[in-house]
Amino acid sequence: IMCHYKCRNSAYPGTDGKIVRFHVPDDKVNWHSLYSMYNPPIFTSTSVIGQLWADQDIYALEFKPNWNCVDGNVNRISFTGKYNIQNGFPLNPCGRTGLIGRGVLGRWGPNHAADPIVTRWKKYENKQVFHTMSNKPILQFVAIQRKDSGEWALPGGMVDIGEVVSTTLKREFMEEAMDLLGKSEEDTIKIKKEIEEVFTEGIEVFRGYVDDPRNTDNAWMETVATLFHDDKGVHVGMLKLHAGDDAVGVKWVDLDRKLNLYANHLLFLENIAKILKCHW
Ligand code: RP5
Ligand code: MG
Ligand code: MG
Repeated sequence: IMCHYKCRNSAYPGTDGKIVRFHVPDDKVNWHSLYSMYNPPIFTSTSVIGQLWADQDIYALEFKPNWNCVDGNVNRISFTGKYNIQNGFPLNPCGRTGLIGRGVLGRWGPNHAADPIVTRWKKYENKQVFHTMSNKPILQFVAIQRKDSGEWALPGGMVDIGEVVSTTLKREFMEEAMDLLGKSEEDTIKIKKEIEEVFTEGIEVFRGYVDDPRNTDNAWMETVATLFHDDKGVHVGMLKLHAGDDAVGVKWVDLDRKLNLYANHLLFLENIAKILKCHW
């Protein structure tokens, strides 16, 4: 299992620098390496407390989670395998993060998301564009700019209660990259039709732990990233990109290993570069 970096040695996102993670050097990430000084702050954002989409406090008497199981309609299974429980708290499978609690995440343990990756070939005068260094065709994917961090990212989102991943992939793309929630009823019908054309035959390119800056010792992001490649570009050519919901920008981005993206989203794209043999 990979190590994590983006959820260590930083201030917790959205706290104006008030919640600072306890320092965790590389050799102290693993729970098995002794770190007797380890004394991280506890933080659960008020934005998750009392929310229907979120868990209750771990000490609440009514809260009786079945860890590592599908617990009623909440999936508490981790893609990384069975996670440990310590004093009633699930432990991050990638190790220490320097923060106890849930932060801004709704679930204790895994928080499941889905990331759609919509791609096309870069073209000039209707011909594929090849990179001058690698001599490989350049792939473009749809990226959104996140409102919370300002970073560019895949237009992913949380899997809602009872929702299947294939639905989350389409819904989040429509909300964040096409502003579905801001559209008229008429446009909504049109957008949904167009999306059905693009979101066929998805190829799963990643399934697992996300190195997300919101992760804590007891709550973390996991995702399924799925590729929807439009080889001829006819279907995605129709899409009208418009940032919406928790996105403030949207654009087609040329794939390249030097891109700076949110969390470990670049890792998912690296897998795509191998599959489509494009410039990387
Ligand atoms: C990331 O958080 C996942 O890979 C996904 O892109 C995203 C889901 O969270 P929200 O966009 O709903 O905040 O780690
Ligand atoms: Mg969303
Ligand atoms: Mg999102």
